[in-house]
Formats: sequence, C-alpha cells, structure tokens
Amino acid sequence: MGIPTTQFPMIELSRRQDGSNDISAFARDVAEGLRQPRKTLPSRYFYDGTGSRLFQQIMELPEYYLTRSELEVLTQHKYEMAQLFSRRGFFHLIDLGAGDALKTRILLQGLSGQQKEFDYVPVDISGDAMRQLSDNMRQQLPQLQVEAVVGEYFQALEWLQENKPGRKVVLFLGSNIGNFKPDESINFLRSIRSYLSPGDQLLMGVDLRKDPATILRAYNDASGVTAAFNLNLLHRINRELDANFKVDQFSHHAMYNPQEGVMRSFLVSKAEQEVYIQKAGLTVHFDSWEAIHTENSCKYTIPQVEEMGRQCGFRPETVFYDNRQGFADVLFSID
Ligand code: AVJ
Repeated sequence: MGIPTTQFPMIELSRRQDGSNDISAFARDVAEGLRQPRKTLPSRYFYDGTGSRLFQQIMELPEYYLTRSELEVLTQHKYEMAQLFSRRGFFHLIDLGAGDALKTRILLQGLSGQQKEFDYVPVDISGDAMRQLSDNMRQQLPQLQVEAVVGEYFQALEWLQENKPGRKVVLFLGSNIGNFKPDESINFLRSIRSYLSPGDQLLMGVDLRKDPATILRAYNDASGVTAAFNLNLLHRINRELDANFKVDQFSHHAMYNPQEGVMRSFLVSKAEQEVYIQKAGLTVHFDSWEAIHTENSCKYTIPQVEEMGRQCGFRPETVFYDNRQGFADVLFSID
C-alpha cells in the first residue's frame, strides 16, 4: 500500500518469451562480440543507469552539437510540423526511445498551441523513465492524453497495431538511426514500415556530413565525458556479468571516416592482458593495442536519407534543417 501510482495508464510489455532473461541476453551478446577476430560490443548496452546519466552530460557538452541542433530544428519548425501531422485529423504520436522527451516537448507545444487532436504514446525500454515522464506530463500538460509503453520498439509497435487503431505519426529522433550499419538501418526502417499504413508518417532525426574536425570533437570531448561513457561499458560488464576488466588498462579512441560518413568508437587495450567474464563463461585475451569496436555513429547526406526511406516504402515529404544545415529532421509519408 501507499505507493502513489501514475494516473495515466502505462503498458509494460512482457520480456522475451523464449525463457531467456536480460542478463543471459547481455552475456550472450558480449561473448559473441568478444569472440570475433575483430572484437565488438553492441552500443545499445551503453545505457544502464550510469551510462544514461553520462549520455545526459554528453548532450550538454559544448562539443556535442547534435542535441542543440535538433532542438533548434524542432523549435523553429514545430508549427509547420504540427500542421503536417494533423492534416488528416486525429493521430497517435508515437515516440520511439522517448527517454525524458526533452525534444518531443517542443513538438507537443507546437501541437497543443494549435489545438490539434492527438494522443501521445512514448515508448522506451526503461520503466523508470516512462513512469517519470508520465508523472511530469500529468503536471505540465494535464490536458494531454498520454499512454506510455515500456518495451522494445517492435514489441510496442505490434501492441499498438492490435490495441490502438488509427493513424500513426512515428518519431525517431536524435540520430539514433546512425548507430545501425547500413543494412541494419534498412531492416529497421522496413520493420517500422510493416507496422504502418497509408496516411501514416515518420519523422526521423539525422546528423549530416560536415567538417570532420567538428564531428571528431563531438565524440572526443576535452573533458573526457565521452571516454567515460565508452569505458562505462566495461564497468557494466564487470558489475552485471562478474567480469574483471581493469578499466584503467583501456582507453577511448574515436575516429571519423569522411568518405563513408562513419564515426567509429573503440576501447583500446593498453597492454597484453586476460579478462575473465564469469557469466559469459569466457576468458578473453587482448594483445597490447588490440581494440574493441563499440559504436558507429553515421553521418548522412540528404539524398542518401531520402533514398534509404524510399527503399523502405516511405515517401520523403519535407526536410527541416537547423540554421547551419548540420542536422535535419526528415518527414516521410506513406502513400
Ligand atoms: C544517442 C546514438 C545519437 O551516436 O551521437 C554520443 C550516442 N555516443 N556520444 C550518437 C553517443 C557517443 C549518440 N546517439
């Protein structure tokens, strides 16, 4: 008794049905990545409690222009976006990876300023984040209908398909698409498309090609927050998988390839060493200066983004830029 619950309904989708839990999925992915001749770890595991806090700090770094640029795009174009979303009447605004919804709040202002008919469906893997967001929204925008969904993106889209008929506008902000390899982003967008219908829309944030020095600084900041964010992945493996990484024996290295438009982040072993990861049942050997690839952050040209959308069944409708044309939110429609 006594625990106040949110007045908003919140849907918590169940975990995988195959009997595996989160830890064993994490252990499996870590083991698979570290057994490769070129070692890798999936970037989605950056975001435990500490990692999420470090990412919040990254977004405030002077070098990390992405968040400020997208806030500018949304602030300058929110009314036009609101207009385009609501041309066909009521819709569900589905926010994939909503987090604290800092950016979406701007759009919500644009929409409520024009009295548009919609409800808000934030989707996130973090139950804590969705509870907090629901509570904040109830206080700050009491008129707004909010139904948070806790789960993975496709799980959530499937739930929506069955339980919330009606037009959908999907938000995929923050250049999160950039973490995928090219073939993975095509698969991802095709899967999104498979849950949508003619009349639905997708607004996707993408970081654009620009001076390589600017990009490199954003992923190799002077105060070392990005290094800490990258290294936290090893702390997380130590904590959750009972491993013995000596984290100070690894360093953060970021490099940008301007021909591919890909920023890559690595953790480099400063010495020859062995690491035991108990819950993955694995001993890993590192040569000195051997690296683990931990993240890709893709930078795009607009024709490239438009073509990617077309290949996945979306029609590019409008491109919204920031003042420097370094970041864009691209609106796609389905005919
Ligand atoms: C949250 C995936 C958009 O790639 O720019 C920030 C994550 N990594 N600094 C990005 C990140 C290093 C970020 N995304």
